[in-house]
Amino acid sequence: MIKVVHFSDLHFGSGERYGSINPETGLNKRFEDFISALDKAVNFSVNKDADLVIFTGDTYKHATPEPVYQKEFAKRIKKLSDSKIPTILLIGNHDVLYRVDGSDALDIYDTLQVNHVTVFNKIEKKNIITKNGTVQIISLPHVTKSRLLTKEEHRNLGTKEQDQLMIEKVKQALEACLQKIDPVDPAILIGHGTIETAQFGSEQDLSIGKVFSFPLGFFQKTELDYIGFGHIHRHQVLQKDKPLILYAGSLERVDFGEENEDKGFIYLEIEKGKVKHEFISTNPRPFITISVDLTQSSDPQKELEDAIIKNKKPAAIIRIRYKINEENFGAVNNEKIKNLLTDSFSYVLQPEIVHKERTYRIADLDVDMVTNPVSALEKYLFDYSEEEKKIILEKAKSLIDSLE
Ligand SMILES: [Mn+2]
Repeated sequence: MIKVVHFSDLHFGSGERYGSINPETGLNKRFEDFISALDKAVNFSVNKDADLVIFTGDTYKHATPEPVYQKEFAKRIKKLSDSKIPTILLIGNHDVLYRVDGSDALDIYDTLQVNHVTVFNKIEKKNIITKNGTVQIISLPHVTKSRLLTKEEHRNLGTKEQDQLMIEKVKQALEACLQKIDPVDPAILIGHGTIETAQFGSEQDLSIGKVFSFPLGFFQKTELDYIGFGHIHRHQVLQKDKPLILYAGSLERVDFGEENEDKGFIYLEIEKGKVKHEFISTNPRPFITISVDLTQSSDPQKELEDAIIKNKKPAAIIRIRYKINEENFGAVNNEKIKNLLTDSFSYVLQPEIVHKERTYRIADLDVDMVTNPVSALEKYLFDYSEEEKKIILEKAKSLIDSLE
């Protein structure tokens, strides 16, 4: 039996706007949260005497991290290396630098040949020798068009065709790896990317939604014992058995999109054809959104304070979203709110100011607007950004065209 610890999406340097500097260490307190989450995974691995540790990518906020992030990550990798635990580092999209040299944030571990550490930066199959036997690893790091497509394919194909071709190339490369699987030893596929059936948190949605995704069928291969993925921050099991397919999720909450998700890492006991797994929470710092509509309130300040007192938790990162009428906005006492939240880790106020009815705009209507609905709409969108305005107007134009 082989004991495996799988963690993912560390993202050192992210979410620091919710923390302040710890004067004793000089580090952002939020970064210290991320370090302590990583410590939990690493210390668990050492205490369990794990045979293998897998990290499925996205080490830092971006691929050119400040030295302090590299140092704190390296300390933990050294601890695993000193404990002689084979450790796998897979490249995520945040680890890749989009340059011709093809280097990435984890290359240094490969270059320095750190004992017991293996970096996976391409689709390949490699055997990892552990103290309890060989494990076969197939890797699917974040794939980029510049690495997988030829210059001609870049030039001649549209984005959609390029995506389809990418997926086809990945499929072929994975199939070639699967053919090399020896049926005797446990086989694990590690990946960083989006699988079609996966769900992600609302805010992360925006940044990764445009990227293509892999069909679940690519990974439903009985030759494999475990498919462990990174990229989507929400921990989730996509298939329970034969093989087990899951996302480990991130180790700490990066933003409010992860407010309702527990965070942690995966502990597995793997024998050929038999896998047990357990999600171990890192007990991430709580994120709390307090939403309150004060537009109908006779005492907005009191109602806001009541909502805060009722919903706050000590040591949490708190977001207060309140809707308030224009004329009452100035009456909100921010100092009193601050005093209510002294036991929080940090907080942000997000007022939404409701302006008076915009009936005056009727007076702006002229003949052109009556005969041209698009220009009427354009007038109506006066306080939208140019970008938003453009998108809405284009949609409106195509709707009107289709009606005509
Ligand atoms: Mn990612």
